[in-house]
Amino acid sequence: MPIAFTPWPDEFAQRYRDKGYWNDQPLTDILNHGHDDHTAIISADKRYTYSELRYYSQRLARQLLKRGVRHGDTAIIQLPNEADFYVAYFAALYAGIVPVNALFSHNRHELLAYAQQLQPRLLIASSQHPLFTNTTFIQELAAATPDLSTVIIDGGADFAEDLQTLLHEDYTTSEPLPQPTAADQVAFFQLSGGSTGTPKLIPRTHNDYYYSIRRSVELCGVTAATVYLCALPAGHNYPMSSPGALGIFFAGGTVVMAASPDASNCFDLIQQHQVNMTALVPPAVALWLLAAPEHRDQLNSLKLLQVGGAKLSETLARRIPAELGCQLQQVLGMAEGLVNYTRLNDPDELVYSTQGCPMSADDEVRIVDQYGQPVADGEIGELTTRGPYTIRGYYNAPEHNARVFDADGFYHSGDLVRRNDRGYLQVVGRDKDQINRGGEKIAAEEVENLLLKHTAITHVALVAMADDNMGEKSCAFIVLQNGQEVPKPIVLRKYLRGQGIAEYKLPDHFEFIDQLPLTHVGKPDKVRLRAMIEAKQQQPRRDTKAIPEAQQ
Ligand code: J2J
Repeated sequence: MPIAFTPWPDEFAQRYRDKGYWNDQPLTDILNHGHDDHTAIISADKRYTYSELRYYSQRLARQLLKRGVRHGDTAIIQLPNEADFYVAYFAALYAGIVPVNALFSHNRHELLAYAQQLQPRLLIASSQHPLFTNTTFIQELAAATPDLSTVIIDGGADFAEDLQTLLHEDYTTSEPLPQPTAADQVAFFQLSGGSTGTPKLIPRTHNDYYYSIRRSVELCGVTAATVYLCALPAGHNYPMSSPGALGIFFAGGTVVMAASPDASNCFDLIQQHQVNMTALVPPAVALWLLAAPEHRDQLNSLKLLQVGGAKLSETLARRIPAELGCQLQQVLGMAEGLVNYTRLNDPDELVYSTQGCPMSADDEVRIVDQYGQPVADGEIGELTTRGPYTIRGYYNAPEHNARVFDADGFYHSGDLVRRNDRGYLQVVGRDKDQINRGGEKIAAEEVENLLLKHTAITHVALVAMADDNMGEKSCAFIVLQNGQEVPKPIVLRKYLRGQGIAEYKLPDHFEFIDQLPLTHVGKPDKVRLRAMIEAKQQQPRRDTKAIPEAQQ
């Protein structure tokens, strides 16, 4: 049985095919464009040509089927930024297994949430992750997912097979070369930044994702000569598809894996491999600008720097060409679909001050007021969109879908934007219950629900607070049970860590108040709470404690 998802209405599907956007090829076709002996991926200890990438992916696909994982089954893949991330991803696609790529920063809480929704038969993870150094989590996962039958740990574990053994052991198999899922069906799941208690899964079909990749390659000028540094988490939609590693593979270029966007390591890799293109989030740009003056010669090969995931200030944008010596491209994208780019031949003013315009002529963007009515160009409204690579619904989430997809199938992004007379968008704010911590998205409700489990806490509201480095950080306003002593931040963070959430979701700051201000419908008034923390941030600091709270 194919994975259920909300399809595009027939007339749209027909139009997207007629226009050549959907070409009914599986994503594995990305690896079929020649370039066999050209290097596809370089990571710390490995290098694969295109032939090798195909060989190892297909080999792993057969190994998975041999172990009883079946076409149409789901999987969780969680690997760090290394070459075998793509081997595992393509192996799943070749075998018709539908994976979700969890971020490496994800922890017990996130993986369980994905597992509960997908009921995967397969897990491919890494011994470098603390969850997989012993069997505790695997047992918990197995209890929540009775279908889980195959666990593969890269780097080995005494409770699972080692990915490297599957890739390199002597092997004979009569398994035929497997088939991907049908091109108009779900190929894999992307992760939503989320605004609700449970992280939502985004079903992406081969057809829609492949189109977004091909179009991105065209717009970003990617060729076989492109050497792309993948410094953001490899499974994220941006470094995967905008044009990301998959775009580079499609064009026959080379992807260099960096463990993180850390400036000194990335600068070394850029120099060593003559990297000419990369993608960053704004806080990483700020760190690169800081490090650049002393290392400018290491960046000589870099031609194009994409920046997206969170708002890039115009001040920072203007510094990029001068101080890093490369061209800037702004990217406003979302794992749900729509991606906007500034174009490579755009005038500087557009590149510095906007987040680009939609990549497809058939991306429909409506900017609407709170009643769903279109606003005039130049006015602020919510960005809503539908198109050939924007989903029509999250996986298995009918109630949420009814809220965020309107009757015309437009996805309501929760981004507040303004469109100029050239059709370029500028992000000015957000109307969704999410914090964008330097590109990492935090669904407020998810963290609030965990804090509410704490016996000393009666009410909680998580809001964004401005931060010079990250753009935004998170602040938890907390109302304690009567008579409870105010807990130290370190105690609350420890408590949350105990709940197994990803580190970036831990509140950066805590405020304790007697009661939460409420809106007229009785919900916590987050606009007021944000104003309260902003006012407090603007007060001159009286205490001179040197330790930032988040490190306590
Ligand atoms: C302001 N906010 C931005 C930008 C994303 C390419 C690039 C990024 C993503 C991504 C992606 C922004 N300025 N330039 O998937 O393919 C915020 C918006 C948006 C949300 C989506 C891609 N670029 N954002 O960031 O699914 O709020 O995708 O709705 O993680 O990030 O987040 P995500």
